[in-house]
Amino acid sequence: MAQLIAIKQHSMKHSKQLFLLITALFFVSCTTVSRQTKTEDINPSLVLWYDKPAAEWTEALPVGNGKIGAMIYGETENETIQFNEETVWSGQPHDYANKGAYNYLEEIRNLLWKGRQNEAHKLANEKFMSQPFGQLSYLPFGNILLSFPGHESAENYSRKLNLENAVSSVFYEVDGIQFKREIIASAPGEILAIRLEASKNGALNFTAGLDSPHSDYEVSVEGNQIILKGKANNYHNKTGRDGKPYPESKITFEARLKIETQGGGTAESGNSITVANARYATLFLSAATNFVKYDDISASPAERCGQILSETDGKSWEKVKKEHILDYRNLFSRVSFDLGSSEISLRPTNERLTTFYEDEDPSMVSLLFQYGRYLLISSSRPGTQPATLQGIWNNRLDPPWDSKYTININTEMNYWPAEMTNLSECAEPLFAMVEDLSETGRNTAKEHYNLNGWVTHHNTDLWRGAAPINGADHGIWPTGGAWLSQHLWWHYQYTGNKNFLQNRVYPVLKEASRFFAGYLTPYPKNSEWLVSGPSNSPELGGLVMGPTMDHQIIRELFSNTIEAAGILGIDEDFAAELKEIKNKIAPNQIGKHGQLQEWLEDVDDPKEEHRHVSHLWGLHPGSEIHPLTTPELADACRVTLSHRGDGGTGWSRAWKINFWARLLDGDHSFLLLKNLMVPSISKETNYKDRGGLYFNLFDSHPPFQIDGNFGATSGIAEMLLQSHLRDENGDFYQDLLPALPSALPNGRITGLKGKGGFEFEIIWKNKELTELKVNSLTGSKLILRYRGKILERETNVGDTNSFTLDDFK
Ligand code: FUC
Repeated sequence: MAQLIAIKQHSMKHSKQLFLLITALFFVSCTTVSRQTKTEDINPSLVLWYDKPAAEWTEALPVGNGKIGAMIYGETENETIQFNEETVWSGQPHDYANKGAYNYLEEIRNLLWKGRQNEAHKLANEKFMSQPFGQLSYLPFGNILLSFPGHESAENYSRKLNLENAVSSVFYEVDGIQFKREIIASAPGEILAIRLEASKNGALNFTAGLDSPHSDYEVSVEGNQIILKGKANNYHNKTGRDGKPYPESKITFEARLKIETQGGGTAESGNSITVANARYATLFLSAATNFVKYDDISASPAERCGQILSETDGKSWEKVKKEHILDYRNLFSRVSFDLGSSEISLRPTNERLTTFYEDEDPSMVSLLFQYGRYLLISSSRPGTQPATLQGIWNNRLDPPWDSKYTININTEMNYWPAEMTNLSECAEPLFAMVEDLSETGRNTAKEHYNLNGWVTHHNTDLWRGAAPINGADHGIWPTGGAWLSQHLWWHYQYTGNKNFLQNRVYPVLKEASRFFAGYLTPYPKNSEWLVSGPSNSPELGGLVMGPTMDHQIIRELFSNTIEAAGILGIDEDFAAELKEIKNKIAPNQIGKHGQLQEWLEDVDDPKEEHRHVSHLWGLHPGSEIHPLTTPELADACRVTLSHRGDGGTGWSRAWKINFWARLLDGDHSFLLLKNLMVPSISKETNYKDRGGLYFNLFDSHPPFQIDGNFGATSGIAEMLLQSHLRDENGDFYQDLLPALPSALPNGRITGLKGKGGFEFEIIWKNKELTELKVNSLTGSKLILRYRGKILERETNVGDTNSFTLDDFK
């Protein structure tokens, strides 16, 4: 405890905080002993645990295999396991493009140049928006219902989620008999599996059933299987804002729950199965729909579901669990992270979160970091859909923002940690979605702009909508695809995979660039400049010409396309054309308050605290602004961030962690992390900009949005390693501990990845780098930078280079 107080004292700024800390410590010292027996096996960086069942959905614990997601409440008497399958959406294959919209493009531009924004909005809303005005939504599938008669009086209760093996569990006692539940979502098995155990023969008695929130479904029992068949509800609003109906839902689905017991017997009771006097039971759930691809829904859910479930025939729980753990650990265990812990770290997760602002327990930081990796592995695997606004976990038929893909920040943020935290494979669904959009976005480019190439606006859905939705004052933002396609390029930079560059990255980049080469338009006030528009600076200020963010994104898109063409030795003329256009794109400008200008005109309001800080894209995730390369622009970013403040929605706080890390200010970055790691006081329907975390550590916009989890993981990684700057030969600097916060003076991380193809083990003590190991994955030149000192090494594939602090003196 003395050590803990010493660690924390430096951060005590106010006596109120001190009082809260003392209260927390007193509480801890009273409760630690009684909990020690239960918590001795808990690694506080890798386990979420609670001493009560979840009181609401955002306290339930998530599992997922990329396809199926489930939320476990851990109730003793009436347990609900709410589950999703990633292709249950409203709607059907649909092209949202508005035929002939391009006829109004020039008129909208002219109105904007004349300062007649309201008229531009009106015309664009009438003539330029998607058909219908909105997109469709991701929906829940159903619930596994388990009732255990007599278990309402359970004692010695705990429930856990172990990130080390992706097993969620529940333990309790009833009349001296111990009961244990384990739940996994297995990617190799494509199933959800539940194991129920009693410590005494014959003591396990329960009834299992299935239901669904959709209106059109039926449940039946066949032998030891419960079968749920249904059809997705129509979109929750009948018509879009334009009064036109949404496409009818045509997704059909089926789930099967198979129950196997050891000891005891099973009996059909209505639409459920009752198990009596058993010792163990294993439940396997398969779930599938008719979805094949954004333009094809011809699969048979029954066939798929039966096929997946039949793979479990004759397989023991132990075998299924072992396969799952092996598969999961292959991804998860690539990165280990230790920031130290103390007695307070052993408290239940909700209590740790409640006092984090005061105690700054470093192991909560490593837990949140690893939780982000866990959530990505659980919601996004090769061959699955990308993580939506809620990953893969949604219990509502009218989810916030349809639980779809918002591309003006949120979807990209979901994938920021993928490469750096050694989960490259988990970004594959994003790459596949970008490829789909490069197909559907062609027609949008044609109908809305009369241009070749492809374009995507600020949202998409399962049907790969690419046209501008909702309203002109935020929906017309054409750089969604330009941003997304850079994720494929970044994958190339991390892996050096030339086949991937040639076959998957370049076609997408080239056609996105082709669109913008035709799209940019001269700036009437300065004919040297080309600008974007009509567009928005998400989601502030309405429809405009020339928002800064667009220019930053398009510049980097062109640079990447030019470089890719050079590496592949193709399209020389096209690359030369892009280079010429790129040099004319309106540059970043510093305004009268010293801020980075969000628009062409110097009209930023220093009191504006809007959640989006779009015009800092060039600082993060872009790389054209940095304190070492463009110090004045970096200063201007600092001014902008000071105007916007240190609050905002969950994801906004997460973005600011990354911004401050890129500005090499670890303590400010950590302040934003702390501001993100406060208990969310808001219920699901409160959309105010308050941020925070729910007790299951899901990030809160509010309501729940997963981007903040992924953005926090990425921000923590950015504190420890950055590799986006390059020397004159194009080799990447590996900046070590570039923004280490003083609150994290000691630590060890293994497996972080840097661009150029390197894998790092970094150890630091008393805020100083002490040991470093670097594996070379591609044989690139290694350039390390620490506190201004640069070390260069030629490497071969497979080399491990070791360094100590002395090497940097
Ligand atoms: C953007 C944001 C909102 C929210 C939504 C899903 O529209 O501005 O804050 O995150 O996406």
